[in-house]
Amino acid sequence: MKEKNKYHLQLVLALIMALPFMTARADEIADSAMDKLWGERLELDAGERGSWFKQAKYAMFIHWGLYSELAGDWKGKTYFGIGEWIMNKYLAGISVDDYRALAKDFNPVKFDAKAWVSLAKQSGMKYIVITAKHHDGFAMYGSKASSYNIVDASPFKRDPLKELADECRKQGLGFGFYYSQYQDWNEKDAYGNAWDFNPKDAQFDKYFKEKCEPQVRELVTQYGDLAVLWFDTPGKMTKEHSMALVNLVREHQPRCLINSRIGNGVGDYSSLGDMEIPPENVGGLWECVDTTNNSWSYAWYDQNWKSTKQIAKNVISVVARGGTYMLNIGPRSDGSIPVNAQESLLGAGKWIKSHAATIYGAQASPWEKAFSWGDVTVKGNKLYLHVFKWPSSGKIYLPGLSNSISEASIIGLSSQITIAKEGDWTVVNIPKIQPNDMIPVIQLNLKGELKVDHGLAFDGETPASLLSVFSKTKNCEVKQLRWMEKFGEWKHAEMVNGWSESSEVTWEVNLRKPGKYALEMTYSCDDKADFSEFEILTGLQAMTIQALDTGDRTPSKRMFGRGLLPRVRTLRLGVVEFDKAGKQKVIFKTKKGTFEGFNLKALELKKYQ
Ligand code: JFZ
Repeated sequence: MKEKNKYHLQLVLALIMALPFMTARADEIADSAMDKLWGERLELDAGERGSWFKQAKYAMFIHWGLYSELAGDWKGKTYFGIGEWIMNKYLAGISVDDYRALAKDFNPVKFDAKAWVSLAKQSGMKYIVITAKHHDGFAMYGSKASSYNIVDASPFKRDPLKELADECRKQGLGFGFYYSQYQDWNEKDAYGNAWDFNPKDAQFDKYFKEKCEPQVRELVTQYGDLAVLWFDTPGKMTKEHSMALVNLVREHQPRCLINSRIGNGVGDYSSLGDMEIPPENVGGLWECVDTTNNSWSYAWYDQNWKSTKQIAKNVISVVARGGTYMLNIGPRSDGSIPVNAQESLLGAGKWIKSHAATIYGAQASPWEKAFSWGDVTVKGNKLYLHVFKWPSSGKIYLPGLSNSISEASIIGLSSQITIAKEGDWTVVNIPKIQPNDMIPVIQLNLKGELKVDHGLAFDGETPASLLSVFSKTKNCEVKQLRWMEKFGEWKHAEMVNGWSESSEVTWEVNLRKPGKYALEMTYSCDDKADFSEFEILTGLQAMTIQALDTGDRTPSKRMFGRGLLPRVRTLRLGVVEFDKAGKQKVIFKTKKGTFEGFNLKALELKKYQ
């Protein structure tokens, strides 16, 4: 072959190979619109209809479908990421025909509705939400609207969701469905599958009328009373479409709650970004969804199981911020539930049941954020201090509590607790050794109406996190950075950025006692901002620091065109000294360099010895 022709052939080959990426563009733009819809945090309230939700506080989420059969593998290769997305072009990119064939082998012979519901109940969960149809489009119930469903297309032939709904009713648990209303990768007219279909030919209204609406109608008419209809990834659905589904649910299930991912702000309660426990109290009706490991659906390699204590802590932390925790399990395609998930759920359930008063129907912490030793919930005139890290000093210091305390005890134990006042600090004297409870709870009965100054405080003993969200910013701002670890495994951090020459971040901290303390900085930084200089003013010190590159970069293949991949690190900055107690300022200022590409998450004050 002549040199010139060879060159041309290479060029043509390169173009052909680049084609899928070029056509992916429009799709990616749509994806970023979807990211935006996921990210919005609405304050929703369903009024009286939501009262049960405020009591329940803890629920089971279940991702189960054809993807469970693949368990993260396709054709001998493991795809890291959320298992229910394996069909997607970002993971294995399985064709509709290949994927549909999975139904022929889906046979959950070990499925046992009674065992599943008992697990949720014994774990202290109050309702169950399960995938009726995920993005893959396969209905896990007997649907007349589409034959692509478990009863008609699998050898199982039973409707497991009917069995679950009946069993929940029997055992006194609420029941609800997850339904992917916008994405359906099996349908050319729905959104999401651009690897088999041409999005330009899609007639969304056709899919909506012929599959989505009829299926939601089936779900709200054939399974008895539903607690929740859980929609997902609304993307660019119009308000009309969202409202059509809302009206359909309301017509048949007037008491059923709808989550915010119905889109267009028309839900009853807010579903926060996955796996996210917000740093400060959130108003309205909301939930945090999370999973027992990393993937939602079963993935053979994903052994990142949360411990019993981690699960109990998460339940407490979400309740302490004012929300509900919905924790997911991913059963295998044979209907069995991984033992690791079962054990930690049951362990957490045992703790929750013996401390039920501090969780169910409890309210958010009046301090509006966590302490480093634990977190607080409230009921009436009772404060519940959940101690995650038992302080070896034998003291818990509560800042800014105006009330006096009529009674103090450790729940379930007879240990002696005494209370002292130290200026605006309340000192709770506890045993030096942690009592025999995974997470001990100290109950304080208050006199009079609860009154707390919830400003930042540092007791000098347990670390204080000066998070960016608790600062006042001048010529810079707090923004949420989001990124994925494995595909679909979202992480986020609230960071100060948007710097200029005259930016200033200020925290006001109530310091219990003067002294020397260690100062640390949690941040991320790219190569361009490497060695930029900042000034920190605290107590008697004015120190200049250089930002050290943490390896932030953009773009990366892993982010699929979604931008920055931050690498958050904590750096020990030095020791600072305060000569007096009371309200102190900590100020962080830009000084010299290229600040863009530097993101500040928090400063931390710690005991120094
Ligand atoms: C969605 C689904 O795509 C996923 O498969 C799973 O069902 C999960 C519970 O919900 O994924 C999302 C939705 C929203 C966000 C992240 C992932 N979000 O707001 O960050």
